[in-house]
Amino acid sequence: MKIEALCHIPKSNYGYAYKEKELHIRFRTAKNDIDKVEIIYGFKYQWENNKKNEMKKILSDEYFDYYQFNIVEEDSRIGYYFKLTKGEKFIYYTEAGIVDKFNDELAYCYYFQYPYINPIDVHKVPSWISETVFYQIFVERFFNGDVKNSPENLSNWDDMPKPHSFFGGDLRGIIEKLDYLKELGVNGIYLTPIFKSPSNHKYDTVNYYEIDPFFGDESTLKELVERSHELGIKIVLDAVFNHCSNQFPPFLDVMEKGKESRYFDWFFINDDLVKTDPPNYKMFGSVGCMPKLNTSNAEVKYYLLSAIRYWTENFRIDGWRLDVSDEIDHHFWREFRVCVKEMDTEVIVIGENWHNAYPWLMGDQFDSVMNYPVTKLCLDYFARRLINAKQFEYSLSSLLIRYSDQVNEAMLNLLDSHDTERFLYTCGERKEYLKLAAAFLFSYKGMPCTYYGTEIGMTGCYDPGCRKGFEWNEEKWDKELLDYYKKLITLRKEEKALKYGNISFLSTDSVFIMKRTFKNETIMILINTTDKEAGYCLKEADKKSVTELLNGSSWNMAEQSTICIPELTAYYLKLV
Ligand code: ARE
Repeated sequence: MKIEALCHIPKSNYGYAYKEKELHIRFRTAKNDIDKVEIIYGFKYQWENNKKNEMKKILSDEYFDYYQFNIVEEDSRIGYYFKLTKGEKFIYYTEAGIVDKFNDELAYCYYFQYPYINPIDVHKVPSWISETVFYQIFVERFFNGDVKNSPENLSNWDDMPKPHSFFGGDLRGIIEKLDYLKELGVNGIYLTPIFKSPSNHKYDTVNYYEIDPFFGDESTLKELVERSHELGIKIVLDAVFNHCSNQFPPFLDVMEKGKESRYFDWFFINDDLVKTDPPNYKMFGSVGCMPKLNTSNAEVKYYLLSAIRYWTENFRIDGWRLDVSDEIDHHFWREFRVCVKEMDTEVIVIGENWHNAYPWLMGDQFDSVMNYPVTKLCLDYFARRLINAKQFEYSLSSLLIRYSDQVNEAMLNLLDSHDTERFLYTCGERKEYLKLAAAFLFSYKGMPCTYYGTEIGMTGCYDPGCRKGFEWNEEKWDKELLDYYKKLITLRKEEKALKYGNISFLSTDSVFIMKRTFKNETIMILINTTDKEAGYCLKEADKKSVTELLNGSSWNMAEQSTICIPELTAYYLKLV
């Protein structure tokens, strides 16, 4: 036994409360090393009634196997330890280390414990996550619905954007195109920032209480939210709290008065006076016009959290995406969560962390994050073709183990965004690669999110190339791609296995195979990204018929259980 590979950490992603009466316990072993992993657990105060259950191997990556068992008990004051068997040998893995005999009399100092599930500590994510398919809109580039409020010197809608160009997209434009979005099938919209700011992207806020006049006003936002809600579409706004604009009045005051300003401590200034060349204050990246806010300052906190309260309560928005969330202090985010969830537990909190976000996702800060690690894997597998199906699967498995199940269910999964090249661009414009990646994204755990225009075949390099005006000339749409997206979105919303199903993987080197199972419903996703056809033999003994949901064909398992997947093809096989 490779005991050095064994791992369990109580009160972590290896042992957490999924619900008030449900604990998820995970255990890691070296790959293909252990024959059987069992968990022995019991109510701590009546240990003699303990139970034993075999844990299920749920995922594997390159080096490890991961087992899980879900404990559902009335009383969550649980003690537990593990029994590992390999051939004739077995050991116990306890909090006191590895022992070959578990001492029941001294159980209290041997077992791991989950001392108590306090309801407030359970990470509850909004109930609507599994039903929701998101669409990201870069507001300035979606549609100009009100030409009266456009900036001067507008570029032509079809021009290639430059860092400082304006095109006139606004909130009225989104309202006018809600029918398009409804028909596409999405039911969640995430908007890049809409508050007053001098730039086209509005990540440099001047006033957190005012909608940017080029985008509309409070009544436009209200109308957008109400009309969206009537259509069953949720609205998530962008909160930019790491930094503000250098035109933000408190910063202007500090520029003028230096240390004498009552706002001096709102920022991080290295001297008594502000210097701009080079800047002597902390900022986003090395962007001088974005001074970093001191979110540990009580007044700053009050100011920002009041803004959150104002927009959430008065406009009934459904969530916040948090800009540069990993550079803001955890204390701030804990207060932020309390503030939001006190108003409405159904409001979602989505961080923008590009790396491992576990410390933010334990239930006291965010519900989810933009899942850029999955974006990167999709780029490597589908677009750049650097890894094979098995490697893709292993990396996904490691990512799924990184977080609790409820966090995985709430992840915002994306192929591209306003901060990346468009996916199609990285594919070298090979649409079939994008289609395969989309087939994956819409069948994976978490909320799929489409960056505006990806569905009609828009392409473009890194910022600003990825921020072109939405192509409203239907003649230029890739209609076949759009139909494919509509199909994927419909299936995602209709099929329970795609929304709620557990995941297991069965990939070969050439075919990515993911099985999603919910109750007695099973959908197998098979994706062949290679240039050769590949075969797979279905082993679902209890199932009788197969329907391929993307093209509608169906057949009997008895007649044909070996599936031939042509090159560059994705199948969703529903097994009944
Ligand atoms: C502008 C120009 C750029 C230029 C840049 C620097 O457009 O071409 O490179 O200035 O001079 C906003 C605008 C951008 C603008 C920027 C600065 O949208 O157009 O860029 O402001 O004025 C990291 C952060 C992550 C951040 C990304 C971009 O961790 O939070 O970088 N994303 C958010 C927003 C952006 C926004 C800002 C932050 C600022 O989504 O749109 O930019 O408010 C690795 C790193 C990550 C890094 C990631 C991507 O994974 O580890 O830390 O993310 O790569 O680069």
